[in-house]
Amino acid sequence: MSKKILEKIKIDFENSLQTVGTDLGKLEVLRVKFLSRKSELNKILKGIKNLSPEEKKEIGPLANQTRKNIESRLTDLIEEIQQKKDLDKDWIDVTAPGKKERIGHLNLLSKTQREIEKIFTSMSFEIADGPEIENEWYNFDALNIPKNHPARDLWDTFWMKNKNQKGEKLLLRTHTSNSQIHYMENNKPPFQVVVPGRAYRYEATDANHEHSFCQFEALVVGDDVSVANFKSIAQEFFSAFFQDEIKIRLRPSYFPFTEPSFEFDISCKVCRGKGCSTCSNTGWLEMGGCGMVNQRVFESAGYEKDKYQGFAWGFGIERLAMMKYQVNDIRHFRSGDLRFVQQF
Ligand code: FA5
Repeated sequence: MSKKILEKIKIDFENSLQTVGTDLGKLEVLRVKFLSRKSELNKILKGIKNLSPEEKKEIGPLANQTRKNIESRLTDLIEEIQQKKDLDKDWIDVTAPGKKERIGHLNLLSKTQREIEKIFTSMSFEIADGPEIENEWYNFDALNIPKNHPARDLWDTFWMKNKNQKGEKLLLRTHTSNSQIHYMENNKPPFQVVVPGRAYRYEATDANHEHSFCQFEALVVGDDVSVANFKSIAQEFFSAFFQDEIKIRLRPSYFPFTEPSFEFDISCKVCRGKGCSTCSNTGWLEMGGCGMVNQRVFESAGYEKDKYQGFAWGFGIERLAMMKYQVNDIRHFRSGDLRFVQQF
């Protein structure tokens, strides 16, 4: 009798397995039905002790084997389903379109600086660097601007609280001209070099003035360098930079470190010299200062007096970028406003 019931349990279990699919809940129901204390199989197992010795011999192993079988079938199935679920979780659709990463780009100022460097490199200029924290010697004295000289008032200065190890006062350089001396201390003429970098001035900001801004200094020194050389290099640079024919104009000016000194203008790019609001109807835009290097500056750098000639200039990079990319307020550059940054 028990033997027949065991056969039936086996068949029932196999048939039930076909219906559960991959449903773990249904498998649990099966486990309760076939293996719990109240299951028919358990009743048979419990009744073995009351059977005759012959029946015990036959039914005992059969019932135990049936229980082990059901147990292992259920365990294997649950494991298989679980593994499949894990695989599904890690599945990657290699045909799905990728997510586009947002990448940054160069700020307009860096872009302009690189454009400037590229043009000068193509004209065989070296690109050099100079310190932004400076002592009075390099920023003023060596450039022929001694203490108490009224020309120092041309550059409103940010002074540092701490002095350097030699006890010298420190400042944030007010122009890139300090690099003229550093460069000449380490190099002998002939050379032509450009030094781009930041400069700082303790002054109120407006649409054309920032307290921190960028300049680039150019210095060309040799045995026979003239203002004519300067004019032709400047003309070539500005035409390449604006990709247009640009006229230049020099007006007499004063800088202690150049003699003679000039204010440097270029023809207005917007109206091509006819006169408009950008150039205040003059047809010209002021770009920076320039001049022939004062012999005193050569002496400060350790050169022999009257041995060399050279010219130097210092132009604002923001002003150039404003003109080329039609930016009407210098404060946009460091505003961090993405609506501005993303336009370029
Ligand atoms: C100078 O700084 C001189 N060192 C330039 C020079 C170098 C003359 C070599 C001769 C020989 P100036 O203060 O004019 O000169 O500044 C030069 C240019 O820097 C200006 O024409 C302008 O383009 C830019 N600049 C000056 N001050 C500011 C400012 N506050 N904000 C933005 N740009 C400025």
